[in-house]
Amino acid sequence: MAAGLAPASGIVVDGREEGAESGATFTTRNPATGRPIAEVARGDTPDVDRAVRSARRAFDSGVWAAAPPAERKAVLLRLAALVLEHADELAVLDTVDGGKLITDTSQFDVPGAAAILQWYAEMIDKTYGEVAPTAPGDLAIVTREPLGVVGAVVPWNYPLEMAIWKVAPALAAGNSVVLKPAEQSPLSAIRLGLLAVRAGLPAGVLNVVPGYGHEAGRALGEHPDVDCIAFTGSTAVGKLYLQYAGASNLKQVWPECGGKSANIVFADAADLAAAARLTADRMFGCAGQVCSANSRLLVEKSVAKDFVAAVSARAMELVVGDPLDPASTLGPLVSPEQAERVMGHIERGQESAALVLGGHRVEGLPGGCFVEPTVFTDVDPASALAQEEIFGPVLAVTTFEREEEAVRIANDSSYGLAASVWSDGLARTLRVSRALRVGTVSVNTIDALDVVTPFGGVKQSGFGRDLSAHSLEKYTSLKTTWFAS
Ligand code: TXE
Repeated sequence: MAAGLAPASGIVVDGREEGAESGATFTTRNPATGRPIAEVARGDTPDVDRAVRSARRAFDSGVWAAAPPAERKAVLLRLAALVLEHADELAVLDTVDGGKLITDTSQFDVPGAAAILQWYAEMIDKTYGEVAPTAPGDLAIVTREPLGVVGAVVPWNYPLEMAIWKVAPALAAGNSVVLKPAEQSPLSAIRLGLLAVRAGLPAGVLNVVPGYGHEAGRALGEHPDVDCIAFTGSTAVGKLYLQYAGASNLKQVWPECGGKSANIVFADAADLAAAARLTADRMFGCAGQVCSANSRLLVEKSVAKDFVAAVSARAMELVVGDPLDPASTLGPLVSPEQAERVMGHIERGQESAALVLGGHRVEGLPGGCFVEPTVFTDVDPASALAQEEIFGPVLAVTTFEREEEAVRIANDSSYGLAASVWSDGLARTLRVSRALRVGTVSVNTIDALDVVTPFGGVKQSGFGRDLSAHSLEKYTSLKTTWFAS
């Protein structure tokens, strides 16, 4: 155990916080300083099993799944209120644990998480079933039933928000949940589990098991009594969950994986200056660790030089520093490992493209996790820089001359999460949007996102949708009940 830290707990099972059965722990660190923050229980197979049994007991008892909708709604609204009451604490946890800017966690992540909880809570007593158009005399009703035990496996780039994206609709649909946060950022999820108990969520309905992916994550994926895995993370690990399901009980798996989203800028965009500013803000926000980051800029050749200069100028205004300082506008990457991975991409990128901004670690800051905002131009669409998800502050720029060329390059990716199109031509934006093989197209903006619209991808960005009423489809099965005449 790291010196001076409190003894570890952090597994929330059956409404109580406990240590791992093995007594093992792991240290979670602040990437901005490299210093340890806490010792956390290192959940593994026996702990996951305990959590799944608790979730199953709660589900089978009907204490949540069969509770009156108005009651369930009231509990989730109380949880949303508690999240807001503890907003400062949750924001600081995600900032010190994940390296996210305090301005983001306090203004967006935490209020956003509460708003999503409220939105799904409000749906609970406003969702109706269906009556099928059978022959007269018969009656067939179609209802949405909760699946049972949902495993939610989430990453570190939005620790609290990603947890809520899965947990809120899964609970609203009547399931019990076992949440496994990322090992880099487990603290806000643990707090969420404890706040849920205070909100009156019955014991066992939301359990939290922190731990490593290959231990706790794998145990959840292989567990024979888990009905569904809702996952956000890398494509490689998304594929593992599909394998775990195939080798165990054929549980449903909903992977939301990475992306290499294209931001297509036509010369006829109405406000190229605004487009350049947003390009930089969205690319370097969260230090580029966003699955839908528009990390490929495809810009029409006639305006490319000025546009890239404007993006770079905006990037140079970023204030790199401790994410706890509200003056900082670019924080660290989540871990030294992630910084190393990103620097490897940058070094290899220089063999095939022109480095026009950044490209180094930021000197003079502790922790070793700060990387400069970086821009490459003349990027070959077939190169690794254009094809691989870097998950860091690295923008790859390619120019095009014709619309079809832009669409072809944008679609030439194993990913298909998001894309943006900037143009003042309505017919063009419609044509291009239709041709793009992605889950979300943002026209004359970047990465538009709201709880009311589904979020997810195609191809190796995964399938299934988070947010909106559609995400409830992942956490329910359709049941037909016939009444013969
Ligand atoms: O993600 P992982 P990592 C991408 C991004 C990033 C890369 C690696 O490109 O550079 O992934 O990040 C759990 N069995 N994204 O390594 O490993 C893990 O504990 C079962 C995109 O952190 O996919 C965590 O809870 N589970 C992304 C979750 O999977 C395993 C967000 C995600 O971790 C496991 C994060 C295993 N063997 C990374 N290994 C996005 N789509 O937003 C890990 N896990």
